[in-house]
Amino acid sequence: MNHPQPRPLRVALHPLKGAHPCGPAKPVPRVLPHGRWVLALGGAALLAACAGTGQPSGSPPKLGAARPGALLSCGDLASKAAVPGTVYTQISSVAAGSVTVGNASVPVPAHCLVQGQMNERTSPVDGNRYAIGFEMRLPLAWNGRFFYQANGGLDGVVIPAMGGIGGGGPTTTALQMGFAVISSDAGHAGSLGPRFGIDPQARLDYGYNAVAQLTPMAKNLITQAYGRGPDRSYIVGCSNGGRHAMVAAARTPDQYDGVLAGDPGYNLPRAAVAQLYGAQQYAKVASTTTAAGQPDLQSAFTPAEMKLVADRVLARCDALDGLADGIVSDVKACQTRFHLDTDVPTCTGARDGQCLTSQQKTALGNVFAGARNSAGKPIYNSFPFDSGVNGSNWREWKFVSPPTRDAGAVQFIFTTLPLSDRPGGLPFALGFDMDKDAPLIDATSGIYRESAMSFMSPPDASNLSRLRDRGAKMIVYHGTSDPVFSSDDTADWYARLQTANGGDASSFARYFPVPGMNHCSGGPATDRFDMLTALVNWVEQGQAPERVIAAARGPGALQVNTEVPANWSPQRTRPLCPYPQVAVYSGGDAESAASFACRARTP
Ligand SMILES: [Ca+2]
Repeated sequence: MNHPQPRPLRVALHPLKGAHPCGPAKPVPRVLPHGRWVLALGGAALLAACAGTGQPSGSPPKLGAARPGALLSCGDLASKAAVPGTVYTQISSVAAGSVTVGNASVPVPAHCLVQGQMNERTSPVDGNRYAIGFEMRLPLAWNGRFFYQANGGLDGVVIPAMGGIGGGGPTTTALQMGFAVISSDAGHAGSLGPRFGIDPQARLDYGYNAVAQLTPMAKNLITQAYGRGPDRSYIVGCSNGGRHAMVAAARTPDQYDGVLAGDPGYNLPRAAVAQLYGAQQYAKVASTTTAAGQPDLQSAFTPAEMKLVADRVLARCDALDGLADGIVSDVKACQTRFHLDTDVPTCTGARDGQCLTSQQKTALGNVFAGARNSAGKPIYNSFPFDSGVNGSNWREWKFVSPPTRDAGAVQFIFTTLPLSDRPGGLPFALGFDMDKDAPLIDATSGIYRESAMSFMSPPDASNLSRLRDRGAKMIVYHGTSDPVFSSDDTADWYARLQTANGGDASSFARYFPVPGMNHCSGGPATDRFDMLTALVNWVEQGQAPERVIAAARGPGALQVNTEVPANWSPQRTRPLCPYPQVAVYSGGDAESAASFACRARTP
């Protein structure tokens, strides 16, 4: 966590020491860009990259491969990399070994650690001190690449810049792979909770401006540390981090060669309101109350009841892909096969875990159909029925998060004006008016000059022509049992992107649904995969990912996923397929990815 000290609010764009070889980096408009690095290519690669500008969509240029380098400076970076508005609070050499992150010991190569903050200021609105806190880890043995670690949740903490590559229990990090990695708190201290949203600038920093501000600073540090800027640059994150990545792809495509967005909450304010809508639905069928006399949302649907739903989904949909293996590969087709009303028994007596009451079916059906106002106007997308709806992560997001996370985020960050004077938590969630309050996520007023949907979402999510035309690539993945950000929303985005690109965007952007996976990992799924390497190979070698192999994390795995079904091989592998293709069984060992092919959807 960062503890800012007073400093001037205004921040000028930093002069870029390593400007884009094809021309000046495009400073960002008034409020501040998102962005990332600078390219420093040589020879043919330079020509190829520069030729990208203005190319027709059918022939994006191929970007050259990054070249390794060695760290030249560390202890003297404070002076060498000095830029206005940035304070380096610690610069030190870290020996190869391990760093403790949370409860985990993460191996690291020898590297230079740079910690600091940008744009320290005192808010004229709430009187709190703010800054964009960051740390950067620069490996001695550098692979020539920059990695922006976009963090999740409400940010607010400078999570160690290890460079997580996504999925569950990855066995490597970007730092270990030789990337220079930056991480930040996105402009506010976690101690404020969601109340940083009272400050208009902190809203913008969280939405898009921290990434924009940190990018040129990070590029400059890399240039000073290695004697040249990064050859290739990547932005990677899941959840809110996936949102950061999608926003950056749309706002500052010139800065990114590769974008990896997992379970992206690219309509985050809408999803947060949908969480409150869900709470209202669950409250109607909660069977018990809490000590405070409020509905216990957990009691709306017991684990046994959600397992019943998952089992009935499997009964209807598992074999659509050619094999009843506990994985619904064709989630889209499943939505026309599975019917909550008729496929799940309706209770004729008391709830016993083997049925749902008609009221429960109405509530659950409403949540899966997507949040709506009283006139039936959609507020957020639908969710697909899938095999992972009884996951622990699913329950956490659906029943615990609305009062503990989403209520505060909507109350202080996403509504304009913020609804600061209302009681928070569950009373806020249950009292939120889907007709009168929900539109406040699109509102502006006074000092709040941008709406939440404006500062949190990509300005035009399906317009990625600039990214495409310069040869950059984008991979998006999404767990189809994600309980908070719907994979239906991501599938709809990809469909719009396809339409915007003549019906096929696969030359530069591919979407990989992860069947059964909950929010970013977990659930009955093969959720361990390395899409970063797939992305690098696509960007730098021109090898488009036709499939990505994913593995289960059963007993014996480095980080065990306890929700891997007992009748699966602990090491089961599956291909993840580029949407709209699905993994279809083609014969052979049912536990091996080699027995599956990515094919057009089943009829
Ligand atoms: Ca199956």
